[in-house]
Amino acid sequence: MAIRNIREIGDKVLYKVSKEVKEVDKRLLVLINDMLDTMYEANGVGLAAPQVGILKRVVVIDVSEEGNNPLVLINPVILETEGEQTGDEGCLSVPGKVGTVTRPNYVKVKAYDKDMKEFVVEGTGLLARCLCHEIDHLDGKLYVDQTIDGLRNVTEDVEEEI
Ligand code: GNR
Ligand code: NI
Repeated sequence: MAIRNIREIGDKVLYKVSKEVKEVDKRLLVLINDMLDTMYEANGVGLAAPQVGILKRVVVIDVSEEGNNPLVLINPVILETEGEQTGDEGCLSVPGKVGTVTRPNYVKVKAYDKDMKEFVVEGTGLLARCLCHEIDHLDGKLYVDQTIDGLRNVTEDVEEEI
């Protein structure tokens, strides 16, 4: 259990292509657990390893309301996409900003789990958006370069719910 430092826009690590994972060892399991802790602590719905400075193709996602449905994806690959959605997107590496991005409305992704067992996940709406956003991180891409209208400030006046 550890919270890792989230790298922010301008940090060189965010623009590099991450390396494929060959095997899941203890260090990688620690990384995955730390990524989950870091994502939940930051109230994010996803986190990619390069955001914590590690150039490995590992992503965690949880788009559930309760924050109790963690999804871990190793070496994720988009197999299919369908449709379009245009909506606001944010990134933990770009604090205080949002921008509007067009993404597929459906994606089918192949990945490996912690046991390096292959699985397929399909998502629509926010999950589809998040899968695309996180896989972009693994390829050194930030949503800020894909907005239709640039970035806007968010005024963070939402108090944490008790
Ligand atoms: O927390 C996040 N919210 C979000 C909202 C819309 C589209 C994508 C995201 S991902 C983001 C967390 C993050 O930066 N992941 O890389
Ligand atoms: Ni992000």
